[in-house]
Amino acid sequence: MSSDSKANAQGPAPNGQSPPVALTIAGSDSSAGAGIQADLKTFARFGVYGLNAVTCVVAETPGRVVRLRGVEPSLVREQLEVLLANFPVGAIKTGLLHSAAIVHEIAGILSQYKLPVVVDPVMIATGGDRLLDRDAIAAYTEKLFPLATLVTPNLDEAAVLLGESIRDFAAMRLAGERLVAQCGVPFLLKGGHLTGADAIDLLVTETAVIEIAAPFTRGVKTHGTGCAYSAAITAGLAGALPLETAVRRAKDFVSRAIAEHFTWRGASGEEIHALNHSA
Ligand code: PXL
Repeated sequence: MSSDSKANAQGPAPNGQSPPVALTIAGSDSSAGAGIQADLKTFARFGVYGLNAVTCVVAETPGRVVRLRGVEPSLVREQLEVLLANFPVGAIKTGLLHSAAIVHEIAGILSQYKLPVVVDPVMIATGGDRLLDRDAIAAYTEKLFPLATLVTPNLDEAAVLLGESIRDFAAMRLAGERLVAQCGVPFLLKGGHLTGADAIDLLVTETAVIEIAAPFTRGVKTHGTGCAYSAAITAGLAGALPLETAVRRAKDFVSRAIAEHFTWRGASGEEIHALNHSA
């Protein structure tokens, strides 16, 4: 650790039973399939103790955002400060951060520590609603990406970051290489928005491009898949797994969580799907 990095709390486990600790910085999803709630369920699934700092509160169902309200940026900072000063946090993930001001606060705090950080650059809800202010994107690329151990965009988010659409696997690979060259940190590009028998993701680092594939489950209308995926990777890093191992384990988990999803019937007879975070 460099001499100007802060150490976060490092208490030994007195009874030998205390699990690794992971922190999610994200929005609250009232339907609990995405955001903070998905992250905490996923951490628990992997035996990791989850902490959270809330950036915004979203009233929503899996298909529709009703209202989103940001938390004061200084309150986001205070949540982080109190957690990092008091818990032995092993890894951090960021999800929906809502505004440029919140991204700046978070980057200011995280730059003082040397902890693994997974950045899931959430911009748009699965149902199509915009979740992130437009001017937050520059804050991401300038302040947060340089601090990341891994950035996990889906293809729509990668297209926004690069300013061009990504229509096939060849374009996806090129996009990954360009993002890594521009930002200098590893990227996991998630190919779930392409069509094919397998859902193929690319883990791109400065030295390698690694394909991570799993069978596609079609016709499932869940949301929060990206949240569960990045939370599972973060759980692995909190438990000191190497990056590629953490990503492969997380991919297997997310594929099962989709395949073994829950289904209910809503008020007007429509099906409501939810990921199975215990899968
Ligand atoms: O799935 C993206 C996402 C992330 N975070 C929060 C959300 C959503 C989608 O709706 O509400 C809080």
